[in-house]
Amino acid sequence: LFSAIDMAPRDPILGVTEAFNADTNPSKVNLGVGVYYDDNGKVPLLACVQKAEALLMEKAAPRTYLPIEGLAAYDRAVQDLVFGADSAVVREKRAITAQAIGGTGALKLGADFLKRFSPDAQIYISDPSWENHRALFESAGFQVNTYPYYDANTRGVNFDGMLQALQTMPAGSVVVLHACCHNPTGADLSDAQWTQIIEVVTSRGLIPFLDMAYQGFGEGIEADGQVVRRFADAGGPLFVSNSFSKSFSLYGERVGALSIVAASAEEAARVMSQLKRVIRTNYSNPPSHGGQVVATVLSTPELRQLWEDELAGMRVRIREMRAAFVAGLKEAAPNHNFDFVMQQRGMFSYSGLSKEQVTVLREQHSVYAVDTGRICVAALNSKNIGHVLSAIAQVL
Ligand code: PLP
Ligand code: TYF
Repeated sequence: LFSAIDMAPRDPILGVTEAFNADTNPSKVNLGVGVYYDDNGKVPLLACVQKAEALLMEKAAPRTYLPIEGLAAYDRAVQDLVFGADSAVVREKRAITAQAIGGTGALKLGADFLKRFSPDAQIYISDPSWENHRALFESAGFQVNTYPYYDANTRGVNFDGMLQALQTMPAGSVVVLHACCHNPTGADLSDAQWTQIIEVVTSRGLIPFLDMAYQGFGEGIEADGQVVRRFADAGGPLFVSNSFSKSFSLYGERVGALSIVAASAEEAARVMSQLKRVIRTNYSNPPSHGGQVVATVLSTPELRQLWEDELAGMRVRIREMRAAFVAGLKEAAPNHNFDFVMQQRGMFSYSGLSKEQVTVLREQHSVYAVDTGRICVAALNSKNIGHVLSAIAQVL
């Protein structure tokens, strides 16, 4: 059985961490994986999470199975956060939400659901995108195509190319869009550009699948959620996967959700019944701890405020690192212009470093980035940035 099995390739991003872990250089820096580190280089345990866990410990509830679609309080809190408590889709019960095993699990649920009910649909992801988008939809049995997204010359979005691609996709195609903080490029669409995207997606009968893994890391929780709300208002079917891995620093708890917007409450109920079937045949029902923590924080006013403050702290620190990176390279590599890094949003920057430069950074300086030149700005801090800047200046 096993003798003919080939070795599978490493995940291009998680593989960087494996190589980093094996490096014995004390000044090594991992700018590969998308994880937020604080200024001491530690993954934070948010105070709002600790307080919610203390409250949950006091209650010491038994660990029974959750419902198939997850904790009701969690699903409600996610809907209010993602769509707005006063939104039409929530009020009219046209949106359904199921707790999922992180954002990845939400995407897989959506992909499996789509395969069941629209098996011949074409899937389109951005070029480039998070590598797992392709893998997840392929493993659900779909053919995955790309639409133009990044323009290396302008270091921004190839908006005309993207719009043109949307205008020629077959009706019923599923378009995976990054709701904010595009991974890997950091290049987002403007509000006016989103208006055009929403118009063409809706009028051409395309199915938007919004992936929101970084809400709160761009402009703020409300501002970053606007794209989802605008699509929900546009009225067509809509899939939204969201993740709290980054925004609650709860990576290992696997907290995310899949929401689907239907045309009526009655249609939404049928959709939910079928989504529950997809969940049941994957893992039956989700784990309880992470969902309880997030539901507690979101529904307790003081904890919610604390979370918003802590998330703002992460967002501001990343922006400070972007500014320090740009200013530092102005000095260390005056012939190169890195101003575009200030325009990028979220955790990542498509730095423009080539695969060869990334290799030299790794081999000679123990600075680890993804081969595409993507760096995680959220892994820079006041202690390691000097080493990173001088290493980049040398490879430039
Ligand atoms: N979607 C995007 C764009 C991501 O960058 C990530 C990152 O991990 C995910 C989804 C998955 O989130 P999670 O780690 O919660 O599975
Ligand atoms: O892009 C990233 O770095 C994050 C973390 O298979 C991640 O989204 C990377 C690869 C992967 C799972 C998560």
